[in-house]
Amino acid sequence: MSDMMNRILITGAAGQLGGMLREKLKGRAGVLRLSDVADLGPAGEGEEIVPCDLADGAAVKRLVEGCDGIVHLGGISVEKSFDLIEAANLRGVYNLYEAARAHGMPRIVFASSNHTIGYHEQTERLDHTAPYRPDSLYGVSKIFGEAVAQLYYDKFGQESALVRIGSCTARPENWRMLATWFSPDDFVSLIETVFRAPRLGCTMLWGASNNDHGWWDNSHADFLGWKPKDNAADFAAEIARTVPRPGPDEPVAKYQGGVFTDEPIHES
Ligand code: NAI
Ligand code: 15L
Repeated sequence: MSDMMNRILITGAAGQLGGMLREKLKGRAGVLRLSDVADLGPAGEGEEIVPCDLADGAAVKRLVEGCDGIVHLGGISVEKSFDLIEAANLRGVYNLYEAARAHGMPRIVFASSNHTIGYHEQTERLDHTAPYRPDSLYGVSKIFGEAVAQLYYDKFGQESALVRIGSCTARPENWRMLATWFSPDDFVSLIETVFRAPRLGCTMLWGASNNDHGWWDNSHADFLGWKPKDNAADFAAEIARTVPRPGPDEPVAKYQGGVFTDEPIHES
Protein backbone atom coordinates (compact mmCIF):
# COMPACT_ATOMS: atom_id res chain seq x y z
CA MET A 1 0.00 0.00 0.00
CA SER A 2 2.95 2.34 0.60
CA ASP A 3 3.43 2.30 -3.19
CA MET A 4 0.09 4.09 -3.63
CA MET A 5 -0.62 5.98 -0.39
CA ASN A 6 1.55 8.91 0.68
CA ARG A 7 -0.51 9.77 3.72
CA ILE A 8 -3.29 7.89 5.50
CA LEU A 9 -5.33 9.65 8.18
CA ILE A 10 -6.60 7.62 11.13
CA THR A 11 -9.19 9.43 13.24
CA GLY A 12 -9.88 8.08 16.72
CA ALA A 13 -6.26 6.88 16.69
CA ALA A 14 -6.00 6.93 20.50
CA GLY A 15 -8.83 4.41 20.88
CA GLN A 16 -8.84 0.64 21.07
CA LEU A 17 -8.88 0.00 17.32
CA GLY A 18 -6.83 3.12 16.58
CA GLY A 19 -3.97 1.91 18.75
CA MET A 20 -4.05 -1.47 17.06
CA LEU A 21 -4.10 0.02 13.54
CA ARG A 22 -1.35 2.48 14.44
CA GLU A 23 0.90 -0.55 14.95
CA LYS A 24 -0.36 -2.70 12.11
CA LEU A 25 -0.47 0.00 9.40
CA LYS A 26 3.03 1.26 10.25
CA GLY A 27 5.05 1.40 7.03
CA ARG A 28 2.00 0.70 4.84
CA ALA A 29 1.81 4.38 3.83
CA GLY A 30 4.49 7.02 3.56
CA VAL A 31 3.00 8.79 6.59
CA LEU A 32 0.29 7.88 9.08
CA ARG A 33 -1.49 11.02 10.26
CA LEU A 34 -2.95 10.17 13.66
CA SER A 35 -5.72 12.24 15.18
CA ASP A 36 -7.89 12.21 18.29
CA VAL A 37 -9.09 14.45 21.12
CA ALA A 38 -7.31 12.12 23.53
CA ASP A 39 -3.54 12.02 24.03
CA LEU A 40 -1.64 10.12 21.32
CA GLY A 41 1.83 10.38 22.85
CA PRO A 42 4.81 11.38 20.74
CA ALA A 43 4.96 10.78 16.98
CA GLY A 44 7.02 7.74 15.97
CA GLU A 45 8.88 7.32 12.70
CA GLY A 46 6.54 7.84 9.76
CA GLU A 47 3.84 9.36 11.99
CA GLU A 48 2.28 12.80 12.31
CA ILE A 49 0.14 13.68 15.34
CA VAL A 50 -2.69 16.16 14.63
CA PRO A 51 -5.06 16.62 17.58
CA CYS A 52 -8.56 17.53 16.42
CA ASP A 53 -12.13 17.59 17.70
CA LEU A 54 -14.30 16.08 14.97
CA ALA A 55 -17.09 18.48 15.92
CA ASP A 56 -14.93 21.44 14.80
CA GLY A 57 -15.52 21.76 11.05
CA ALA A 58 -12.63 24.15 10.33
CA ALA A 59 -10.18 21.95 12.23
CA VAL A 60 -11.38 18.83 10.39
CA LYS A 61 -10.81 20.62 7.04
CA ARG A 62 -7.19 21.26 8.02
CA LEU A 63 -6.85 17.68 9.29
CA VAL A 64 -7.89 16.07 6.01
CA GLU A 65 -5.77 18.26 3.70
CA GLY A 66 -3.01 16.24 2.01
CA CYS A 67 -4.38 12.76 2.84
CA ASP A 68 -4.82 10.02 0.21
CA GLY A 69 -7.01 7.78 2.36
CA ILE A 70 -8.93 8.02 5.63
CA VAL A 71 -9.75 5.38 8.22
CA HIS A 72 -12.50 7.02 10.24
CA LEU A 73 -12.66 5.47 13.70
CA GLY A 74 -13.18 8.61 15.78
CA GLY A 75 -16.34 9.19 17.74
CA ILE A 76 -18.50 7.75 20.48
CA SER A 77 -18.25 3.96 20.30
CA VAL A 78 -20.95 2.82 22.74
CA GLU A 79 -24.39 4.01 23.85
CA LYS A 80 -24.28 7.54 25.37
CA SER A 81 -26.47 10.63 25.60
CA PHE A 82 -27.78 12.17 22.40
CA ASP A 83 -25.73 15.34 22.98
CA LEU A 84 -22.45 13.44 23.03
CA ILE A 85 -23.40 11.31 20.05
CA GLU A 86 -24.61 14.34 18.10
CA ALA A 87 -21.30 16.20 18.40
CA ALA A 88 -18.91 13.36 17.63
CA ASN A 89 -20.89 11.02 15.38
CA LEU A 90 -23.37 13.25 13.55
CA ARG A 91 -21.58 16.59 13.20
CA GLY A 92 -18.24 14.75 13.13
CA VAL A 93 -19.16 12.60 10.14
CA TYR A 94 -20.64 15.55 8.26
CA ASN A 95 -17.46 17.55 8.92
CA LEU A 96 -15.31 14.67 7.69
CA TYR A 97 -17.21 14.28 4.41
CA GLU A 98 -17.21 18.02 3.80
CA ALA A 99 -13.46 18.09 4.42
CA ALA A 100 -12.92 15.17 2.04
CA ARG A 101 -14.99 16.96 -0.61
CA ALA A 102 -12.80 20.05 -0.21
CA HIS A 103 -9.58 18.04 -0.50
CA GLY A 104 -9.82 15.71 -3.50
CA MET A 105 -12.17 13.06 -2.08
CA PRO A 106 -9.70 10.53 -0.60
CA ARG A 107 -11.33 7.14 -0.05
CA ILE A 108 -12.91 6.72 3.37
CA VAL A 109 -13.14 3.55 5.43
CA PHE A 110 -16.01 4.40 7.77
CA ALA A 111 -16.17 2.36 10.98
CA SER A 112 -19.88 1.62 11.10
CA SER A 113 -21.26 -1.02 13.42
CA ASN A 114 -23.38 -4.12 13.82
CA HIS A 115 -25.55 -1.94 16.09
CA THR A 116 -27.19 -0.53 12.93
CA ILE A 117 -28.97 -3.90 12.74
CA GLY A 118 -28.79 -4.98 16.38
CA TYR A 119 -32.48 -5.82 16.83
CA HIS A 120 -32.34 -8.59 14.24
CA GLU A 121 -32.43 -11.90 16.06
CA GLN A 122 -29.45 -14.21 16.06
CA THR A 123 -31.45 -16.84 14.20
CA GLU A 124 -31.54 -14.53 11.13
CA ARG A 125 -28.92 -14.48 8.37
CA LEU A 126 -28.41 -11.03 6.88
CA ASP A 127 -27.05 -9.74 3.61
CA HIS A 128 -26.60 -6.15 2.39
CA THR A 129 -30.35 -5.80 1.76
CA ALA A 130 -31.32 -6.35 5.43
CA PRO A 131 -33.35 -3.46 6.83
CA TYR A 132 -31.82 -1.31 9.55
CA ARG A 133 -32.87 -2.25 13.06
CA PRO A 134 -30.73 -0.06 15.32
CA ASP A 135 -30.48 -1.10 18.94
CA SER A 136 -29.32 2.26 20.35
CA LEU A 137 -28.90 5.96 19.53
CA TYR A 138 -25.31 4.96 18.86
CA GLY A 139 -26.58 2.55 16.20
CA VAL A 140 -28.78 5.32 14.78
CA SER A 141 -25.72 7.58 14.52
CA LYS A 142 -23.91 4.94 12.45
CA ILE A 143 -26.91 4.76 10.11
CA PHE A 144 -26.62 8.55 9.76
CA GLY A 145 -22.94 8.11 8.87
CA GLU A 146 -23.74 5.47 6.27
CA ALA A 147 -26.40 7.77 4.78
CA VAL A 148 -24.00 10.72 4.58
CA ALA A 149 -21.49 8.47 2.80
CA GLN A 150 -24.14 7.36 0.29
CA LEU A 151 -25.23 10.98 -0.29
CA TYR A 152 -21.66 12.12 -0.98
CA TYR A 153 -21.17 9.17 -3.37
CA ASP A 154 -24.35 9.85 -5.34
CA LYS A 155 -23.86 13.62 -5.40
CA PHE A 156 -20.10 13.93 -5.78
CA GLY A 157 -18.61 10.45 -6.42
CA GLN A 158 -16.90 10.22 -3.02
CA GLU A 159 -16.01 6.54 -2.51
CA SER A 160 -16.40 4.84 0.88
CA ALA A 161 -16.37 1.43 2.51
CA LEU A 162 -19.04 1.27 5.21
CA VAL A 163 -17.65 -1.41 7.48
CA ARG A 164 -20.27 -2.70 9.90
CA ILE A 165 -17.76 -3.99 12.40
CA GLY A 166 -18.86 -6.87 14.61
CA SER A 167 -16.43 -7.19 17.54
CA CYS A 168 -12.80 -6.35 16.79
CA THR A 169 -10.63 -7.71 19.58
CA ALA A 170 -7.38 -9.69 19.65
CA ARG A 171 -9.37 -12.90 20.15
CA PRO A 172 -13.07 -13.74 20.61
CA GLU A 173 -14.05 -13.29 24.25
CA ASN A 174 -17.58 -14.70 24.60
CA TRP A 175 -20.28 -16.81 22.92
CA ARG A 176 -21.68 -13.94 20.83
CA MET A 177 -18.24 -13.23 19.40
CA LEU A 178 -18.21 -16.69 17.85
CA ALA A 179 -20.41 -14.95 15.27
CA THR A 180 -19.29 -11.30 15.47
CA TRP A 181 -15.51 -11.57 15.84
CA PHE A 182 -13.41 -9.51 13.43
CA SER A 183 -9.74 -10.24 13.82
CA PRO A 184 -7.36 -7.26 13.69
CA ASP A 185 -5.47 -8.93 10.81
CA ASP A 186 -8.69 -9.31 8.81
CA PHE A 187 -9.49 -5.64 9.44
CA VAL A 188 -6.06 -4.66 8.13
CA SER A 189 -6.47 -6.82 5.01
CA LEU A 190 -9.86 -5.22 4.42
CA ILE A 191 -8.37 -1.72 4.65
CA GLU A 192 -5.61 -2.68 2.20
CA THR A 193 -8.15 -4.17 -0.19
CA VAL A 194 -10.32 -1.05 -0.04
CA PHE A 195 -7.43 1.32 -0.74
CA ARG A 196 -6.09 -0.85 -3.59
CA ALA A 197 -9.38 -1.67 -5.34
CA PRO A 198 -9.73 -0.19 -8.84
CA ARG A 199 -13.39 0.54 -8.06
CA LEU A 200 -14.97 0.85 -4.63
CA GLY A 201 -18.15 2.86 -5.01
CA CYS A 202 -20.03 3.19 -1.74
CA THR A 203 -19.99 -0.36 -0.46
CA MET A 204 -21.23 -1.76 2.83
CA LEU A 205 -19.18 -4.64 4.19
CA TRP A 206 -19.83 -6.74 7.24
CA GLY A 207 -16.69 -6.38 9.35
CA ALA A 208 -16.38 -9.98 10.50
CA SER A 209 -13.87 -12.78 10.12
CA ASN A 210 -14.55 -16.05 8.31
CA ASN A 211 -16.48 -17.37 11.32
CA ASP A 212 -18.19 -20.78 11.04
CA HIS A 213 -21.05 -19.43 13.15
CA GLY A 214 -21.34 -16.01 11.48
CA TRP A 215 -24.65 -14.29 10.66
CA TRP A 216 -23.60 -12.03 7.76
CA ASP A 217 -23.17 -12.55 4.03
CA ASN A 218 -20.69 -10.34 2.15
CA SER A 219 -21.15 -11.94 -1.27
CA HIS A 220 -22.46 -8.65 -2.78
CA ALA A 221 -18.90 -7.30 -2.30
CA ASP A 222 -17.06 -10.24 -3.92
CA PHE A 223 -15.93 -7.85 -6.67
CA LEU A 224 -13.45 -6.37 -4.18
CA GLY A 225 -11.70 -9.71 -3.74
CA TRP A 226 -11.43 -9.46 0.06
CA LYS A 227 -11.23 -12.81 1.86
CA PRO A 228 -11.09 -12.79 5.67
CA LYS A 229 -8.89 -15.62 6.93
CA ASP A 230 -9.47 -15.96 10.67
CA ASN A 231 -12.25 -18.00 12.26
CA ALA A 232 -13.66 -17.58 15.77
CA ALA A 233 -14.47 -21.30 15.77
CA ASP A 234 -10.77 -21.90 16.47
CA PHE A 235 -11.47 -20.47 19.95
CA ALA A 236 -14.85 -22.16 20.52
CA ALA A 237 -13.56 -24.92 22.78
CA GLU A 238 -11.73 -22.42 24.96
CA ILE A 239 -14.83 -20.21 25.23
CA ALA A 240 -17.01 -23.23 26.08
CA ARG A 241 -14.54 -24.11 28.83
CA THR A 242 -14.08 -20.64 30.32
CA VAL A 243 -17.21 -18.54 29.63
CA PRO A 244 -20.66 -19.46 31.02
CA ARG A 245 -23.20 -19.84 28.21
CA PRO A 246 -26.03 -17.25 28.49
CA GLY A 247 -29.65 -18.43 28.50
CA PRO A 248 -31.44 -18.27 25.10
CA ASP A 249 -33.75 -15.44 26.21
CA GLU A 250 -31.02 -13.17 27.48
CA PRO A 251 -30.50 -10.21 25.07
CA VAL A 252 -26.86 -11.18 24.60
CA ALA A 253 -27.99 -14.54 23.18
CA LYS A 254 -31.18 -13.38 21.45
CA TYR A 255 -30.30 -10.28 19.44
CA GLN A 256 -27.40 -9.66 17.08
CA GLY A 257 -26.60 -6.42 18.91
CA GLY A 258 -26.45 -8.29 22.21
CA VAL A 259 -26.54 -6.18 25.38
CA PHE A 260 -26.97 -2.91 23.45
CA THR A 261 -30.65 -3.85 23.09
CA ASP A 262 -30.87 -3.59 26.89
CA GLU A 263 -29.51 -0.03 27.06
CA PRO A 264 -31.76 2.78 28.28
CA ILE A 265 -31.83 6.21 26.62
CA HIS A 266 -29.07 8.06 28.45
CA GLU A 267 -30.00 11.60 29.46
CA SER A 268 -26.49 12.94 30.12
P1 NAI B 1 -12.84 3.81 21.18
O1 NAI B 1 -13.92 4.45 21.98
O2 NAI B 1 -11.78 3.04 21.89
O3 NAI B 1 -12.13 4.92 20.27
C1 NAI B 1 -12.81 6.03 19.73
C2 NAI B 1 -11.87 7.21 19.75
O4 NAI B 1 -12.56 8.34 19.22
C3 NAI B 1 -11.40 7.58 21.17
O5 NAI B 1 -9.98 7.59 21.26
C4 NAI B 1 -11.99 8.96 21.39
O6 NAI B 1 -11.14 9.83 22.15
C5 NAI B 1 -12.16 9.46 19.96
N1 NAI B 1 -13.18 10.51 19.89
C6 NAI B 1 -14.39 10.55 20.52
N2 NAI B 1 -15.01 11.71 20.28
C7 NAI B 1 -14.18 12.43 19.48
C8 NAI B 1 -14.26 13.73 18.88
N3 NAI B 1 -15.32 14.54 19.08
N4 NAI B 1 -13.23 14.13 18.12
C9 NAI B 1 -12.14 13.34 17.92
N5 NAI B 1 -11.99 12.12 18.46
C10 NAI B 1 -13.02 11.67 19.23
O7 NAI B 1 -13.55 2.89 20.09
P2 NAI B 1 -12.95 1.67 19.27
O8 NAI B 1 -13.38 0.41 19.91
O9 NAI B 1 -11.52 1.90 19.00
O10 NAI B 1 -13.79 1.80 17.91
C11 NAI B 1 -13.33 2.61 16.85
C12 NAI B 1 -14.48 2.87 15.90
O11 NAI B 1 -14.98 1.63 15.42
C13 NAI B 1 -15.65 3.59 16.55
O12 NAI B 1 -16.19 4.50 15.61
C14 NAI B 1 -16.65 2.48 16.84
O13 NAI B 1 -17.96 2.97 16.82
C15 NAI B 1 -16.37 1.51 15.70
N6 NAI B 1 -16.68 0.15 16.05
C16 NAI B 1 -15.84 -0.55 16.89
C17 NAI B 1 -16.12 -1.89 17.20
C18 NAI B 1 -15.18 -2.70 18.04
O14 NAI B 1 -15.34 -3.92 18.06
N7 NAI B 1 -14.20 -2.09 18.72
C19 NAI B 1 -17.33 -2.55 16.70
C20 NAI B 1 -18.14 -1.70 15.84
C21 NAI B 1 -17.81 -0.42 15.52
C1 15L C 1 -19.51 -1.71 18.82
O1 15L C 1 -20.05 -1.02 17.95
C2 15L C 1 -18.70 -1.12 19.90
O2 15L C 1 -17.98 0.02 19.46
C3 15L C 1 -17.73 -2.10 20.55
O3 15L C 1 -17.30 -1.53 21.77
C4 15L C 1 -18.41 -3.45 20.80
O4 15L C 1 -19.44 -3.31 21.73
C5 15L C 1 -18.97 -3.99 19.50
O5 15L C 1 -19.80 -3.05 18.85
C6 15L C 1 -19.79 -5.28 19.69
O6 15L C 1 -20.95 -5.30 19.32
O7 15L C 1 -19.20 -6.25 20.18
